Amino acid sequence: MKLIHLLLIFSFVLTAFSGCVSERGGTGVYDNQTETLSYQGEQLTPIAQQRNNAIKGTQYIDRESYRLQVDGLVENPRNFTYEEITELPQTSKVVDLNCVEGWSFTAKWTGVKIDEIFEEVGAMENATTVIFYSADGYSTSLDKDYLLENDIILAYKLNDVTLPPERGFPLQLVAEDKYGYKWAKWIIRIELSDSPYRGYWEERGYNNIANVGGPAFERRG
Ligand SMILES: Nc1nc2c(c(=O)[nH]1)N[C@H]1C(S)=C(S)[C@@H](COP(=O)(O)O)O[C@H]1N2
Ligand SMILES: [Mo]
Repeated sequence: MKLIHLLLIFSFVLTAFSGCVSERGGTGVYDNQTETLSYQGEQLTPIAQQRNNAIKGTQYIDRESYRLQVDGLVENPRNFTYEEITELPQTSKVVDLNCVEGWSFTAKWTGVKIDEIFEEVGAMENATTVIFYSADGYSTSLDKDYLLENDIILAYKLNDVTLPPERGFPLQLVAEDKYGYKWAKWIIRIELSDSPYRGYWEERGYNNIANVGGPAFERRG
């Protein structure tokens, strides 16, 4: 092996390693945006230390061709572009994500209240359930009342940076006080319905209520 090859390998390893160290150190830069690590006196978990947990790994969604389809029990079914979503009124809050497996992290989430989307499409009175469908075939649902009463947001930023692909770009539901499996990532469609729905993990026995601290599984049969 020639010296130049060794040098190339050495510099590659060095670059990879330093990238890792700087993210752990909290200077994570994503898409030219620098991550925030505290907000309103609260310590946030660096993105590099947040766990990823997805049935089919990271989904890569193209910003230009992306559309959020909103349909079902709505007056005006509509496909939103990424810009149409980010131009709606913006809300930020610090919320913990708790996976049923026992790990959690704290982040600052920025996005649009789902109520703003409901206003845009004219959510019907008789809609009780909201179903979220993701690009990886994942799905989950929540009660419409829960979403409205808690000002639940669809986040397009976390810790002040645009959601990186592994974090759910373009949208992750910030289902506060609900287990992680309600926090759909890579959302491509929202359907309003008048009947209960069991998503990917709920269909496999996980509790459809999913309150943090409550039972993870549901007795069935
Ligand atoms: N599209 C999609 N969303 C998903 C999942 C998934 O597999 N696919 N997993 C869920 C589970 S079980 C958890 S705990 C959280 C983890 O969120 P995070 O990867 O952003 O930390 O994502 C949830 N959202
Ligand atoms: Mo999870």
